[in-house]
Parts: sequence; structure tokens; C-alpha cells
Amino acid sequence: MLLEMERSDAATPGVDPAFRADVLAGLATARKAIPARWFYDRRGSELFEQITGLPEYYPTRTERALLAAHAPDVARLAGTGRAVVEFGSGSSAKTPLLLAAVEPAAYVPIDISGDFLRESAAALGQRFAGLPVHPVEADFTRPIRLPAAIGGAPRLGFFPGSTIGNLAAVAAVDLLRAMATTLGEGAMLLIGMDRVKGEDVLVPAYDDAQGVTAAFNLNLLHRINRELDGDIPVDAFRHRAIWNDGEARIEMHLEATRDIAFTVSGCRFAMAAGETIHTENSHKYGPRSARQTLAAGGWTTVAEWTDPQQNFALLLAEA
Ligand code: AVJ
Repeated sequence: MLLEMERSDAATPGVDPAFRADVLAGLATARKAIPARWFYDRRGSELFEQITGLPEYYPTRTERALLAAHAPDVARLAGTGRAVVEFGSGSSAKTPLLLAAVEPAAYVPIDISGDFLRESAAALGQRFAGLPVHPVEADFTRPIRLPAAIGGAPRLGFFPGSTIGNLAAVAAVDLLRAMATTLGEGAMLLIGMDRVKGEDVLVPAYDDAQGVTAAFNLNLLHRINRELDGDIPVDAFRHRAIWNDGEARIEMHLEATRDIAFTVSGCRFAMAAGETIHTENSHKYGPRSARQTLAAGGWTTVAEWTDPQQNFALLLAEA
């Protein structure tokens, strides 16, 4: 059975068996849900780039300003000459701000997507002539053996963007522990975490006036139709962003606006009007919960910087 599946996948170029497995399993449950990591095909990545520039989407520009202001403080507290290990592709404008300040001995971007990784690694290598850049294509939710070429300098992990917010508490702690293992003795970690705040700010950040976030969410259905031979009527769905106060998270859903039936990879599914597919969680942290989560993951907070409105926090922690 398993062998047959593997063979048919190999015979169907472009089909990611993990994508198909997640979508089919997610649509078959009573409360339909698909993991947020599948948003990021080429179009999804483009739309996310657009989101980061939206007037309502405060996290990216707030974190960038915090880094611009406090990278010298990071250098003072962490010292220069560490190997900087970035979890995620480092395609953003934030990485150069950090690298310029901490004068790293080496830079190691880690990402699951090789294409994106090589592009951004090459760009940073150009910008910082003489900096050894060693991209690693890997899933950083598990401990990774870093390239021997970076030598024995202590490591500074960098995990910007509040990406940790996609994870619920237990998974977030597991990830932080894996990072501590990956980074080793004497490591420090610089992490961006989005703050709990009023719904008046949170909801528009995930349901913008121009509809870019709606397009980002709905793109998942287009991707399923294209890559998994689906016939989902995308026009029968609308984007929803809701604040779940009990779980301290924004949830994104795709809501069916009428009763529908569709097929994905030969499997039939039906949805009633008002039923949703849960596509993303974006957890927000209070000042205490941020430090507690870091502590549970093996990290002691040594400094924390926020903007005047306390919309976003940048934390520096040591293993
Ligand atoms: C990339 C997970 C940090 O949660 O703010 C933005 C993703 N989704 N708008 C976030 C996202 C909709 C983003 N993270």
C-alpha cells in the first residue's frame, strides 16, 4: 500500500505527497483544518511579501524598526564574532541590520525551501563580502547538525517575524528546545514575538482593506485545485479573521458561503454553508507569557525591546 503510494507520487511530477496527505486528512476531519505552512507556494510567498507592506500589518515594520534601533544593543550583550544562525530563509530586510551590527564569524540560514534559501544566501553573501555563508536546507523544528566549517564560535540564533506564533504552546516550546540543541553551548537567541493587543488593531492586520490577506488565504484553495487535481469552487468561500481570546490567537478560516461538494485527488468532500476550513493560527504573547514560553524552551531572557505602543517585542535570551 505504502509502496504503491510512493510509486504513484513519483509518477506524478509536481505533487508533494506531504501536501496531499495534509490536505486530505485536514478535509476529512469534523473541524476542517490545513496547516499554515502550505500557504507558501510562489504566489503565496508573493502575497505574503505584499502583506508585510500593508498599512494594517504592523509586525514587519515594527520589528524592523526595533532591530534598526537595538542591533547595537544586541552586539553589546551578545558580543561580536558569533556565528549567526537564522531560522527561516532570511529574505527580509531585517537580516542585514543584525549582521551589520554583530559582525558575525559566519552566517547560517536554515530553511526547508532550498530555492528561496540559495537566493537569499547569495544576496547576503554579496552584501557582506568576506562573510562565510553556509545555507542549510533542513526542517528546523528538529535539532540540526550545523556545518563543521563554521568552527567553534558560539552561536546567535535569529528567529524573526513572530513565526513562532504559528505554533500552539507545546509545539512552540518543543521548537525552542530543538533550537537550543542545534545552537549548542553558550548560545543566544534573538526572537520576535507579537504582543496581545486590542481586536481593533489585531483583526484588521489579518483582514486588510485591500483584500491582500483574503487573497493569500484563498490562494490555498487555488493551490489545492492546481496541484492536487481539485475542483473546489473558490468563489463559494470567503476569508475570515477572528480573535480567539481564550487561546490568545488570531485564527484565519475559509468559510463556505453556500452548501458545496467538491473533489480533491479523487476524494469527495462536502461543506455546509457557514462551515470553515481553519487555515492558520497566529498566537500573540503578553510580556510574561513570552518569557515563560522561552524559559520552558530552555532560554533565559536577558533583554527585551518593544515599540512605544508595545505592539511587538524583540527578545534576547541565553541558553
Ligand atoms: C508569518 C506566521 C508570522 O502570523 O502574522 C500574516 C503569517 N498570515 N498574515 C503572521 C500571516 C496572515 C504571519 N507569520
